[in-house]
Amino acid sequence: MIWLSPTFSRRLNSSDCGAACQAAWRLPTVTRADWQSARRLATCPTIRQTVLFLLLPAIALAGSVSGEVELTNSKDAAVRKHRDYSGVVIWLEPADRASPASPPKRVEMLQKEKTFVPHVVAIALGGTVDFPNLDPIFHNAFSNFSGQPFDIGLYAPKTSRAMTFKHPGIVRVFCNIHSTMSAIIAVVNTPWFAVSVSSGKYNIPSVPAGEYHLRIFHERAMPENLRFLERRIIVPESGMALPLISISETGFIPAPHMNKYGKDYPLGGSEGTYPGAPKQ
Ligand SMILES: [Cu+2]
Repeated sequence: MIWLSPTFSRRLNSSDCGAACQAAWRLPTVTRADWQSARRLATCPTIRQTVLFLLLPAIALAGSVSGEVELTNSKDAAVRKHRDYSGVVIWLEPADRASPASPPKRVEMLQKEKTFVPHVVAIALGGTVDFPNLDPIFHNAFSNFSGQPFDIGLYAPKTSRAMTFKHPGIVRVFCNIHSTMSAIIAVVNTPWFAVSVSSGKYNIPSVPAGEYHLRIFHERAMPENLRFLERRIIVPESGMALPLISISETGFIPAPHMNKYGKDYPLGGSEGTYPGAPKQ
């Protein structure tokens, strides 16, 4: 299936507002100076409508791919009651060319109130995640299966550790001290990706025209359900809005995870203490 979106191609007849108005019509893109010029032009009632129609196609030419997701058949109370559709990762892999390398970027995943915040982050291959510890207790962050295994070790309150991810994949992150802490880092081999907010909306900016494989991940969706939703899309220069993506959580069974040694977390041992940790 190929999703297509019509390119915004409306052309208007220029008015008789003089040279300034004619110049505005010929603007190929909108720069900061153009915006300032457009604001000045907008004071002219004759060309106010001209400025409006000038800006609309220019914004569309940014080429964003946007849309909305929903989660269905969920056992999660927040999803059922509040329709929290956050944490869905959507990314676009070029289908007709190699994916360009992304400039290395850093994102933060806080350790705050015994929670990784945000719970889901997406980064391009080669990106780095900082893990500032904002709690008054020690934390750890590790992953020992799928994606890229790592362990940043035990670290003190008000300090931070970082990890660079050099392999694409889904990294499931845990804390070796607190069994309830978990997070997802999606490492994608493309510069074009987004994570849905609680409303389910997402926006991938500045996507060049071309053919792409649309990939999707959500931690409570079964891999076969996600594969079923993958699509080949053709993105026009004007960008496009995708149809609603409905993700079923059918088949998901939450299971406790092991600590970084592959063993159960010790009972009662997850309240900020850690073997060998200095007394606080
Ligand atoms: Cu912790």
